[in-house]
Amino acid sequence: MLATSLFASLVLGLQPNPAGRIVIDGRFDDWASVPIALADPAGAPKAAVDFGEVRISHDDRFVHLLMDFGRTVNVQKLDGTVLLLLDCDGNRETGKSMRGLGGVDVIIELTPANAEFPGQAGEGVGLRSTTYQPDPQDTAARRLSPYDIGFTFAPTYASDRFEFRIRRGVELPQTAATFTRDRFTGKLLFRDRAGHARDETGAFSYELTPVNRSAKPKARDPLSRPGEAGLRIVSWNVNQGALLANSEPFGRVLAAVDPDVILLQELTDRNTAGQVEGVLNRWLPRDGPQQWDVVFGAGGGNLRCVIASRLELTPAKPVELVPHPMWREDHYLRAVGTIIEHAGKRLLVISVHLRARGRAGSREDLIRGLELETLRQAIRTAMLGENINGIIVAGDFNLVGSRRPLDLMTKWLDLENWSLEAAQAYQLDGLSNATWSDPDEPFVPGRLDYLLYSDATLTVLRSFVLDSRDLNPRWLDRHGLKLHDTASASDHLPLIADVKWVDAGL
Ligand SMILES: [Ca+2]
Ligand SMILES: [Ca+2]
Repeated sequence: MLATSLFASLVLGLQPNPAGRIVIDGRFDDWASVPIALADPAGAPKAAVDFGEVRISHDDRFVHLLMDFGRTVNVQKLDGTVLLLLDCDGNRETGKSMRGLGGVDVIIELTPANAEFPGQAGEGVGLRSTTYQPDPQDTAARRLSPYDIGFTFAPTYASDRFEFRIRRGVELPQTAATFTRDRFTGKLLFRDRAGHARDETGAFSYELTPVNRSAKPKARDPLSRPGEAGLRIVSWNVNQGALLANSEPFGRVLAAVDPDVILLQELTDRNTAGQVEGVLNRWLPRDGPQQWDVVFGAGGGNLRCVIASRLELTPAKPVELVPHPMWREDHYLRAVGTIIEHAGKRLLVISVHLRARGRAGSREDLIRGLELETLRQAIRTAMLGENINGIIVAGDFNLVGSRRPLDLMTKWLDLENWSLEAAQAYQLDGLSNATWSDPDEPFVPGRLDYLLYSDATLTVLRSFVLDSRDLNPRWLDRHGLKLHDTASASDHLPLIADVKWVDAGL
């Protein structure tokens, strides 16, 4: 609907979502019992976004929104900008009146207009205050970032619906605090690249319950391994070789997690297997023959994948050096595979790092799909030639375009009796499955990393994404970790899975 004067306000119930917590993971079953805050009729048939339903929920820490964009799009690469106007204290006396909505305090911009090249594509998420506007010439002035309000959303791949969350009680300079009063109002606006309004919802109003911070300390060790015998596997993009250049936070995290198998991405062509072995043997020492064995990816240009294990490694030729589908013979996929012998069985393990950036249908998105098609063929060849009992494929999938690259591996692996399933790994607070975050980038936190496993022969006992900031001081101390270790190590968080063989397996 493109309404200019209509103030259609709906007031919702006082209770937080009674069915339970909203989890920012790209699955929407948690919204089933949340009432519709606003239903915008289809009214922008030619626009790149046509708003539909908006649902709102909240808990003590966050306000959540589920928004229907009416098209399958990538939030941070829209053909235009979605603006979420928020009177976040429900007070018309603070903030400014905008498009018929009084008291707007903050504006969240999904794909902000390209300031450098007006009219060209923008990217990422922006945050503005209507009452604090720093002088662009003043380099010392504080700039606002969506990270300031804990903004995140899912899924990162293209979808027609997205769930968003915004932190409550955030005090930005000269701006009303976010969601600390008993209600807030908002509305959505879509502008095309030329800056013309193409769709606009009416206003919605939402009642909030007070913030009540009485979190109980967790008694159970959040990093504990399940009692059953199995393998602990970690996949981690180590940010352009930072593992070697800044090994202390990595070492502390890996020692705390204590894995059996480590899949790394983003070592560089200047690094070696010996260097990685050195770091692992220093931080995760073990007496006797169980020193770390490292397979360093021979292909992938300047960025390399690595597999390290305390268990015996056996070469798997077809996945050691996989030619890239797009380039000449001297270019290979950023991937490396090996076979790990465990409990008398042979596990094919592949560490992979797909092409970055783009959006659904872009060149980068196409390349990601081609890369996985090529990898799928290599896996197939390995499966036909070797006696394999299980498969793990993990790494940085960079799923910021379509979901197709993931579907290629999970739905269309095309191996008889085999399928791959994605481990549903969440951060320790259980509220997000984002694996990447970097406040210096225009993009907000999202899920880029995946661990896929052959569900006919392997079971995931437990999986999680570790952000050391989720641990309380007791557990940080117990594990020898510092609060910011994961964030200071890499822009990616480590993804951890405890897997075991299904006894009745192949
Ligand atoms: Ca969800
Ligand atoms: Ca206000």
